[in-house]
Amino acid sequence: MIQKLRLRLPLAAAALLALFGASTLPAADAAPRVVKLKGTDAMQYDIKTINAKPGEKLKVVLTTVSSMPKDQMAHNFVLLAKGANVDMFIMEAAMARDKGYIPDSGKKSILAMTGMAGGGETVEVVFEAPKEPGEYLYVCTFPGHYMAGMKGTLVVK
Ligand SMILES: [Cu+2]
Repeated sequence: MIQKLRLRLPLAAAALLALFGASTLPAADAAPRVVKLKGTDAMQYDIKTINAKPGEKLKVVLTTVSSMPKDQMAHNFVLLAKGANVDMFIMEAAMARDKGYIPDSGKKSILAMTGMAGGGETVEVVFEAPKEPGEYLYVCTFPGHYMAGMKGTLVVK
């Protein structure tokens, strides 16, 4: 009886491994990895570096922590392409109030973005990390926030 059990255990383990292995195969509809960010009245993200694998599916969830009115304090998450002219983008964004501080002229530089979240609000975006390894800047385009240091880096490797 005991010998039979010993023979069967490796089989069971192999079956479990096969199941586990199958469930971890990459699939197009795999659930994204969730990254939770907070935006503060100090005009900062609480997370300044996000690490990701090339092409990894991510869901960035940004919550603004503030009791100020939304027109005075709101945050978004805008991931910029490599080589984007950041200073120009930020300047144009500040003037695009009626577009939610997303300038039409800068849209080609955007890899992923959320809407603006006022105090207590949460916004999110699902996207795939760039396939090309490197560092990608993410910024808040609410006027003055980038200049105050509201930025971070998505590190793809
Ligand atoms: Cu902000």
